[in-house]
Amino acid sequence: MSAETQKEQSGLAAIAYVKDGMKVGLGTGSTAAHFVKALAAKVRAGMKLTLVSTSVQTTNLAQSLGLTILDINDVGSLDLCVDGADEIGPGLALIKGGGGALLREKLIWEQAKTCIVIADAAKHVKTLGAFALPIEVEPFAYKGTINRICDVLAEFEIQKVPTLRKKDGQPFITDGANLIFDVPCGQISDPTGLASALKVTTGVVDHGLFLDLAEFALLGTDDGVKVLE
Ligand code: ABF
Repeated sequence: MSAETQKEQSGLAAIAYVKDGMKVGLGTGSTAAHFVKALAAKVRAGMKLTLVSTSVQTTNLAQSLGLTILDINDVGSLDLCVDGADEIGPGLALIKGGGGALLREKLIWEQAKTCIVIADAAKHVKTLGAFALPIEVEPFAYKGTINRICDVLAEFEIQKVPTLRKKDGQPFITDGANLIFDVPCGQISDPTGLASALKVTTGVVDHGLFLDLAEFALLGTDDGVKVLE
């Protein structure tokens, strides 16, 4: 079974957790897109939902499907958020941000009572870090920030250089007008410690470690959708 089929399975499985009248956060990425498309069908069939989005990309997709996306500041707390991930490690520790939406994703996740991760089987790993860790950085004085990030990484025995993410040869700019630097950590043995240290580094806006935020994951596999708790 292809990864894309597994992603679709996972996205469709998440629909079962959406109830009429809920306030739902829509994730970003190709797996989340399957969920959004399936949700649009439910809304067309009469389901009443209040929806917010984690990215311009998802907002555009949702609106193209006839869904109305509200401002999170007008909605407040959410019942549910359904979103993808780049890696799902032990204890549902996640790496996210491969799609460049980590900041808005984390802000939406923080306002949701229940966060469900949807993913294909390959995202499930024994140790985080094979996927390069995205770090969102304020553009002003970013070189100084990168030096501070390197000092933090060295404390965790990660001797890798953050790489500026580019798109079409130009620096990738997030929805929040920031830069993304990706760090090929290889292995993150202390996600909690690294997350805390990065978060207090001046110039770092946020990072792609999502810890203690996911309620469970729906993993698309060749043997059907598995629930990871
Ligand atoms: C998004 O889902 C990002 O945080 C993450 O990078 C992406 C995974 O992309 P895909 O579902 O396309 O594999 O939430």
